[in-house]
Amino acid sequence: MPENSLSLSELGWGHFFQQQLSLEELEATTPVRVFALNRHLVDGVGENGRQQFALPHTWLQRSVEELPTVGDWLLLDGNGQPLRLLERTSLFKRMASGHDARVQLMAANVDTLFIVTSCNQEFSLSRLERYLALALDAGVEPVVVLTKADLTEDVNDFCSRSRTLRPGLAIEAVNAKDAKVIDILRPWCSAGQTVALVGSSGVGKSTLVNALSNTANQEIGAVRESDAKGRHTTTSRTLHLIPGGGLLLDSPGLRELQLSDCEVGVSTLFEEIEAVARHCRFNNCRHHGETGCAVEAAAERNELDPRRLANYLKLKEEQQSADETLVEKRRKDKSPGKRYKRVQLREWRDED
Ligand SMILES: Nc1nc2c(ncn2[C@@H]2O[C@H](COP(=O)(O)OP(=O)(O)OP(=O)(O)O)[C@@H](O)[C@H]2O)c(=O)[nH]1
Ligand SMILES: [Mg+2]
Ligand SMILES: [Zn+2]
Repeated sequence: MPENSLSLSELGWGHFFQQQLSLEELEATTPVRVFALNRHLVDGVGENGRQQFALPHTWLQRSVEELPTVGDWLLLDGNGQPLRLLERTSLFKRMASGHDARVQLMAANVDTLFIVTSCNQEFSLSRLERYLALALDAGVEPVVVLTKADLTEDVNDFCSRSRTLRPGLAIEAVNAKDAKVIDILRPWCSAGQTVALVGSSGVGKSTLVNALSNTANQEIGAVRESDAKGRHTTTSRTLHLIPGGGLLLDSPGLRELQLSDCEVGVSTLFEEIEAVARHCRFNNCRHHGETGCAVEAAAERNELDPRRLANYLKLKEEQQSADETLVEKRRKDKSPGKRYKRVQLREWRDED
């Protein structure tokens, strides 16, 4: 297996993780990166190659965010047992569907998010803003990848519209079917860099995954459309090696990521609106008919882009309702039903 000969830095290890280790831990532990999870079984890769181990039973009592997800770094003791989860550089999470709002971790320590969209009617600035908010919230560098550039004469138009979304935003127009696409995306896929993709159906995510991976490489052979078929086939790994360096984190859940609980991302992305909102009379202003609303006043003076403002308000509203569901859930957790919930959570994890 090619992963047997990987160094820690090729696996994404760096100063950020190293400095979290005590001298004793430096001597006595080995770091492994989580390539896949199946129930409480972890498939990790470290300097000594691939290892499978179970999470300690006591960890099942932990909150969701204290448990490992794909991309995480774990310290193993001399017996190959997990000792500690290391702090993350970035984290994607989402609210699990269903009435019982739960946070689910999707991926950790991703460096770059390829936001995939096409140069056709699928292209939508408001949808891109959603994904950008997600990336910014997770602490991941976003790159807009405009596919199907070969099918339009208006590539520059799509690029310049994308550029209005955020100063300095990286944008690459590509033909995902062309072998050269790897060269264009290479700057984000160098050794030790972890990339992930999101985007709507049909934009070319699988095509890009195939281009970035190498079908001749057995490791990569696990990237198949059939992986999307169900959570019960999680034995295939979701972190893959990109030939020539880099790691591709490709899980169906991540591809379908929805905006949830990413208030910081929304605020960061729409900073020009937030700056105006600081002058609203009420600090909980919803910018909808309140007296002294600076945002509405600025909109009337045409100082804010109406599309962007409408999308900002929509995303804020979604955040609000996600928050309310969470607050409601926490309230319920404090009630006598709490023990029951814990059991439910564990059962769910076992089914996963
Ligand atoms: N001409 C051209 N066709 C492309 C390009 N990117 C993707 N396609 C085609 O678009 C179709 C959809 O591509 P996929 O890679 O399956 O899209 P996807 O994002 O994985 O879609 P889902 O799996 O449904 O989410 C395929 O027929 C691809 O060959 C491109 O850059 N140029
Ligand atoms: Mg696909
Ligand atoms: Zn206001």
